[in-house]
Parts: sequence; structure tokens; C-alpha cells
Amino acid sequence: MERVQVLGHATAAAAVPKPTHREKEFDKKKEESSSFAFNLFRGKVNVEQVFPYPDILTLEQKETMRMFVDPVNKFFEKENDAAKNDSLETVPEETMQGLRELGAFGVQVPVDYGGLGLTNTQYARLGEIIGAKDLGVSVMLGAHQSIGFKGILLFGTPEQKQKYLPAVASGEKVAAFCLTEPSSGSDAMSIRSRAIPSSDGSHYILNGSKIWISNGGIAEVFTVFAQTPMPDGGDRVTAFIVERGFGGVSSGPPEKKMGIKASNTTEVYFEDVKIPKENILGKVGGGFKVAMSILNNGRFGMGAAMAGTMKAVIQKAVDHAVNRVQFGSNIGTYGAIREKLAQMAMLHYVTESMAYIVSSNMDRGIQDYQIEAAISKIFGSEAAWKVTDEVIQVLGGMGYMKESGLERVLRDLRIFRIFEGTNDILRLFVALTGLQYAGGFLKELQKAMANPVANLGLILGEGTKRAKQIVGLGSGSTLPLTSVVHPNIHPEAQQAAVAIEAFGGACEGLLMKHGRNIVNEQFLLNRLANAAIDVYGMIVVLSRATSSLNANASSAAFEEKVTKVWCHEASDRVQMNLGILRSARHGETFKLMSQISEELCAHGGIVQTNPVGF
Ligand code: MYA
Repeated sequence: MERVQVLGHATAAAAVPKPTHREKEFDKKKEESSSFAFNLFRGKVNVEQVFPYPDILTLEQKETMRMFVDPVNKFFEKENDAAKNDSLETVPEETMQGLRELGAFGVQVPVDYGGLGLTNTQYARLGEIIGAKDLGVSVMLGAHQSIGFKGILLFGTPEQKQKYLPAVASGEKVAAFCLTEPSSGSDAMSIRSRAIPSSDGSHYILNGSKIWISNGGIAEVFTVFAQTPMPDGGDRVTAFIVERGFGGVSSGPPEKKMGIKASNTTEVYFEDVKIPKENILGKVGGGFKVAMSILNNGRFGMGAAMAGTMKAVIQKAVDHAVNRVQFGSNIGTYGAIREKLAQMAMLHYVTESMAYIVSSNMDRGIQDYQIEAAISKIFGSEAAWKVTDEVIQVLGGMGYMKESGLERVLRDLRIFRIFEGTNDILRLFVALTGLQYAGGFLKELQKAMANPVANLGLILGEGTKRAKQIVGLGSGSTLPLTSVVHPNIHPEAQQAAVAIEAFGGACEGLLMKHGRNIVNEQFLLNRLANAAIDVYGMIVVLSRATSSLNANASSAAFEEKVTKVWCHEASDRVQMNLGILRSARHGETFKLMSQISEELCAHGGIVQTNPVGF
């Protein structure tokens, strides 16, 4: 049956459209969350998860970290050659062996299972170093542990952990994550691979194929998602641990790619693969949630890797800016270059601040980090792309030459906006997950309005906030921010508070106007997500700069400047994006864009003829 809904469960194409899963969720009462991002959609400032900026590691953890950082750095400087890996289109065996010796295949696997037992934050720090040195190798390692066997760590039974973790942690066996299929990319629930139980119930028989699998050709252990029949007669996704050794598992030749060439990407085929029932990961029918949890859990690593990449390429821009003389001066003295360097520094600061606040919240056991993790993946991957592009611009012709190493980084970076959830899908995910949360509370308020006497507290609480919005009074939510932000950056905290209040109002407006149908308004959702990303960026830098100012850190004054400029620019963009949501002219623009795109598709390409007439 054709699926017609994006970001909602499938509905039959010809049937009367029933509300999708996502639509129905808008009316459900939600549990209170202390996530900053969730509350942002209600216009509420909840600082619990963002202030103070986490004191990233304990002294002991820092010491442990140092033991790994130096050897990893040395290994990548002396033993690994990113350009060579790129041209050979593989990670050579001596690099694989070196990484095994460093323990790099099992960074977060508990020591009892043979891993390094490091935290998410420590993993982020290592990911940052590797991201700075070789993105091809970092994808091989990330596909192995950020997602490949992460399901075993998160959902595995003690027996599964005992059986698989030691071999993957040592790097003796490489792991891969098999979700995507020829007809199922962003729409992950529509996979067709199917596993049916054997008649004696002892195992499942898997058939299907997967595409674009990182490590597909070198992995021995796969986390595979397949439809399985359920007692109600329908199919649901189940996750399985599959060994190449089970038989019936094969892989295609390595794909020819634009970048991350060193990382191995192949199709993987499953033909009558017998999977023991003990290898079900999580619950039968619970595989979609397993897949989403693994992806959520892996995304912070990407933000950290991107921060590392940016740091390394910014260094090249700075070297060039201070050494290259044109028109009688170093080019770094010219405004055009200064603006680029300042933008680079800001994008890096925001990415780094996001990555570590997310990893540290995960280390604290916080569960509702999925919006923040998605934002950090979107932001980091786009920031790294912009920064590297601008570094090439600063270096001019030299940056364009292969020798600078920048073209490889740019090619490698392009995929980061596509895999682990395209940024377009993740923007919809951010906006809809937040709106769904806010929608539940709005519905509650509407119900309360029907019996105002019994619900006076709720109505007064929400009503006062709205009355202030209507008369244009500043924000009732300034207080929680100014009480935690350093005085030097209070004006910027005020800007963030105003942005949050306006954001909450915009969400309420969208929910009132579109109700559950907001799921279909992608032009609006996209802008709402952009505003959410900017606000979250403001909050993380306000938090981090506050900690540095309070601690009198040597870079505090620099961080204060970066934070100020980021907040000034981001708050302008937030107002612009929120303004667009209300504007009739933009509604017209979106309609026209839809028509242009429809005509383009109907025409099979560009519609107008060439000015010369043929
Ligand atoms: S791996 C392949 C990547 N593929 C994707 O990411 C697929 C993208 N698609 C999706 O995520 C889903 O299909 C979307 C939902 C989001 C579109 N967290 O009705 P629904 C819940 C928690 O919206 P759909 C790769 O690229 C939802 O609340 N829950 O579903 C390799 C609902 O739950 P409930 C979630 O419209 C990369 C239910 O699911 C989430 O079908 C190599 C249904 O939701 C979520 N996120 O679509 C990487 N989403 O029933 C290398 C949905 O309870 C890494 N739900 O209400 C390199 C990194 C470097 C690191 C460095 C290391 C050293």
C-alpha cells in the first residue's frame, strides 16, 4: 500500500484520510519535561538542563581522558594519512590495527566487556579529535559504535552483551547499522525487509536488502531492522542482531562516493538468513523505537566531530590571514576577511557548546534530549560546511588546490547534512515534536476553559502570560534567564527571553490556526525549526560564556564577544522567521513556490525556453 504521509504513519492512498499518528498525538496530554527545547515550544524558559554550563568532566575523568587524547592525537599525526586513505578509498589494515590498539572501537563499552568504558562526553572529545584529522576514519568508527552496535549497549540482554560486546569493542569484529532500503530512506517505517518466525518458533527467517550501509562490506555484526508479523495480523518493525556467519548475508562492492571515501559503503543482502530468536533486540514489534533511540543517541557525536573539523580548518584560515600580504597588508586586517573569521569562530563556538551540553545531559541520565540532539546534528553539519567553504574562500586559489587538503574535507562534509537523518527531515522532526508537546498543553488549557472555576490556577498561569503578550509587555520569562546569566551579557539574555516568548506565541498561533493539520505545513515548520535552532544556539552560548565569565577564564572576554554577536544576529533571524509565519505575503510566496515546483516537475525540468529561442 502506498504511504502518503511524511512524518506520520502511513495512510492508505485512496481511503478517506484518517488522522495520522502524528496528528493524533497533538491532542494528547503530555508529561511535563524539563528539556529546554521542549519547553521552548510553550514559550517557557526552563533552565534546568542548560544552566549552569556543565562542568564537563570530573578530575578523575579528565585524567583518564588525557591518557587517551595524546596517543590518539599522535597516532593521527604520525601513523594515519587522511589524503592517502581518501585516494586508496579504504582504511588500511595498519590503521585499523593501530585503532584497535588504542581501544578506539569500544570507547563507550563498559570495561567489563573489554571496552574503555568512557562517558558520552569523553566519547565526544575523542570524536572531536578524530573529526579534525580524518572524517573517513571517523565515519568508519562512528558507524561501528555510534549506531552499529549501540543497540546492543542500549537494549541488549546480558547474554547478548556478553556474546557480542567483547568482539566489537576490541575491533576484532566491525559492526554496521542496517535500516535504509532502496524504497525507504527518510521514511524509515516503510522498510520492506521481512523476518518471519520459523514454525517451531526457535528462529526468524530474514529476507531483504539494505543500501548505503556504512561498514557494510567489512562488518561481521549487523543491527538489522525488518518487518515481522504481529498477532493482530499486521506487520511491525523488529530489530535483530545478525552475524555475517549465520549464512545468507552478503554485500555488494564498495560504492563510489563524493567523499568519506575511506569509509566502506555497500549494499547488504539477506537471503533466508536464520536468526535465532535470542537475537531479537528489544521487543518484537518495537524495532522502530529501537532505531530512533539509537539514532538520537548517536547524534551528539556528530556535533562533536564537526566541532573538531571546524577547529582544524579555521586554523588554516587564520594562518593564511596572518601571513598572506595583499595590497600592502596582511589580509586578516581587512574587514571582509575579519567578518569571515568572526563568523567561523561563532559557528564553531555554538557547535562545540551544543555538542557538550547534549553529551553531558545524556551522561546525567536525562532521557528527553532528542530535540536538542537533532538540533546539534543539524547545526554542526551546516556550520562545518559553511566554515570550510569560507576557509577555502579566505585561502582563495590556494584553498582550491588539492594540496591544501580542504577540498577533501569539503567533499567529506557534504554527507553529514544527509545521513543519520537528513537535516530537512530533522527540521520537521524538531518542529513537530516540539509542537506536539505544546499542543497537548494547549488542549488541556482549552478543556480547562470549559470549566474555569475548577481550573482557575491553570488558566491564570497561562492567561497572565498571554495577556502580557497581547499588550506587548516584555517577557514574564526574562527573570529565569537574567538570574542565571552573567551581568555582562544581560542585554543578550533579554534578547533570548524575548525570542523565547515570541516563539511560544508563534507556536500557539500556529496550533490555533492549523490544529493538527500543521503536520502538512512544511514551509512553516521549516522556519519554525530555524527559529528553534537559533534560540537554542543563544541559550547554549549564554550558558557557556556565563560559566567562563564567572570562573574568570582566560578566554572569557573573547567568549563574551562571540556570545554577544551570536545573540544579536540570531535574535534578528528569529524575529524574521517568526514574522514570516504570520505574514500573508509569505503565505502567498509559499503558494507560488509550491506552484513553481509543481510546474517544474510536470515539465520534467526548467519550464521557460532559452533567451535565444532554442
Ligand atoms: S543510518 C540511517 C538514518 N536514517 C534515518 O535517520 C531515518 C530518518 N527517519 C526518521 O527518523 C523517522 O522515519 C521520522 C519519523 C522521524 C521521519 N526519537 O509518526 P512518526 C516516535 C524518539 O513521526 P514517521 C545513517 O544514515 C514518535 O514520537 N521517538 O513516524 C548512517 C512516535 O512515537 P509514539 C521518535 O512519520 C550514518 C513514533 O516514533 C523519533 O514514520 C552513518 C512514530 O513517529 C525520535 N527521533 O517518521 C553515521 N522519531 O508512538 C556515521 C519518531 O510513542 C556517524 N519517534 O508517539 C559518524 C559520526 C561521527 C562520530 C565520531 C566518532 C568517532
